[in-house]
Amino acid sequence: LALEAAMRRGIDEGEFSLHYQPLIDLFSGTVIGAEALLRWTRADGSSIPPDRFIPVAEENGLIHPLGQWALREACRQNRAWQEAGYPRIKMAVNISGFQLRRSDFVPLVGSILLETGLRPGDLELELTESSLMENSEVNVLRLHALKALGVSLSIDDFGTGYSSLSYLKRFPLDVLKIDRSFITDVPRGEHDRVITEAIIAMAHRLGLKVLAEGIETADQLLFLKRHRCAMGQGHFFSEPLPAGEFARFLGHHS
Ligand code: G
Ligand code: G
Ligand code: MN
Ligand code: NA
Repeated sequence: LALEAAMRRGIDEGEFSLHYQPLIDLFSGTVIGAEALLRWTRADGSSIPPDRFIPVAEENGLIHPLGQWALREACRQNRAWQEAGYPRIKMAVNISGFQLRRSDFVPLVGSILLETGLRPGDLELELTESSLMENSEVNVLRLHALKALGVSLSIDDFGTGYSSLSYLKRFPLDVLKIDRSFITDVPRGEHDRVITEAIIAMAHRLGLKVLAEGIETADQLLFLKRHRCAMGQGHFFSEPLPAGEFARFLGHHS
């Protein structure tokens, strides 16, 4: 309850911000996108990680104003970089299942795009396996409506949820993001190596692009390139950065 009150106040007082992690074309090494990640730094300087405050926000409903703020801010920022002359990149925003479940989610995305002037093709929404499966019939329609707006859709943390593959064909997805738990032990761990190879091959057969999360070493990068995984993110390239630092990184890697 104390956390809820603090969160409410924090939203009003601008204590939340976004950091941006570069999404990289593994073959050229250039930045092709940014993943927006919420950060909460309180007035006393202490910070609370999203793993802690997102579940609380989902329980008390604050995920709606917070998620809406994050989506609007990420779109505004991407448009601002374009207007400042930086190369055009995609902005990926994490969407909670609670947000997707609201019947006004699609019009909300549409109005944020209009308001910020960001081209729909420059926005990607990251959805998780479990949030898609919760309400799958409605979600198939909702995802088609999002595609009709022109935004792209990715499935986040792939491999950690239900792992039911049949829905992959039913949802109009563009990108599959391999969860970093599989990448950690690649290429030495045989189990994760086999799983990662299989996910990449399957995604390609289904016409999906693949992005590997949590790349930390040159060996992991080499393995992924060998298996034709074209996109990635992780500390090997950069950790999530405040907007100003991200812009500098973008300027140097494009
Ligand atoms: O940045 P970090 O690794 O600490 O993020 C931890 C988790 O918080 C990740 O799973 C990420 O998806 C989630 N997260 C970060 N920002 C957002 C956001 O804006 N919306 C939602 N729904 N989840 C987020
Ligand atoms: O769950 P999701 O994929 O949205 O969360 C992304 C999270 O992964 C962010 O919190 C980010 O800080 C974290 N992250 C990004 N790159 C790396 C990495 O190379 N190693 C580790 N351990 N975490 C990472
Ligand atoms: Mn994500
Ligand atoms: Na992930």
